[in-house]
Amino acid sequence: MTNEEYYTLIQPYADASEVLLARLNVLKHNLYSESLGQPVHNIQHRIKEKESMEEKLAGKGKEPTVMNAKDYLQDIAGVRVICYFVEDIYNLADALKRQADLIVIRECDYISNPKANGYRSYHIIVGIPVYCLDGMEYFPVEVQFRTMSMDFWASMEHRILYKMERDDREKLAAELKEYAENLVRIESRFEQYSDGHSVWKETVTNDIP
Ligand code: 0O2
Repeated sequence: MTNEEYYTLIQPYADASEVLLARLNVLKHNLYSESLGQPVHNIQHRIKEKESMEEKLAGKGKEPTVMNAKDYLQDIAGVRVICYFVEDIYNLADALKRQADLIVIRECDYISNPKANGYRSYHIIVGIPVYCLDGMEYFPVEVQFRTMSMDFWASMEHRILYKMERDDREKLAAELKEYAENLVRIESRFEQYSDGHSVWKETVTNDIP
């Protein structure tokens, strides 16, 4: 894949990502007014680098062509939504799935069913309609919904262990699994206090002249 081919390839994926980000922001505002709490801590997005696409295609035994990238990679555009609580994740994901012009290509709930290593996250690959001069085409965007603690664990695990060759892999993996379990416990304690969050917010709001 030449650089020129890469940039032509990613443009509609970047456009799809922008459309999705706008919709997520609208939902974020809607859910805020309904629940009296902010559901989203932050949203990140990225377009897969050319080298990373080529590596992933090689891993799947495919030539690094534009056609193969379109056919075999569904995470060329990626959006990560970091929420406060697990409930916020399901509310947002459900609201997104109710949007009639989007298609759900694949869904994977690693929160209800965490991976054996402790990884938790809610993944949906959505097909976003992108309208251009020639008509409409769906482009996939991979959305990863996580709480802050899921993101903390996954980001660290990605950095120090995921897809890495290490002599101490087994020991480290066991340690990380234990941390993941601890984070689930901590998260559920925070969830028990979430009503208190609204009370705090009301108090602060009342103090503003
Ligand atoms: P990277 O480096 O983040 O891009 P796919 O091959 O993606 O079409 P797969 O592997 O079944 O299909 O998808 P899955 O399991 O839903 O994983 C998609 C992405 O979720 C991964 O992308 C990671 O970003 C993240 N992920 C999945 N499992 C783990 C995990 O155990 N640890 C961490 N830290 N992240 C995970 P990539 O392309 O594998 O990696």
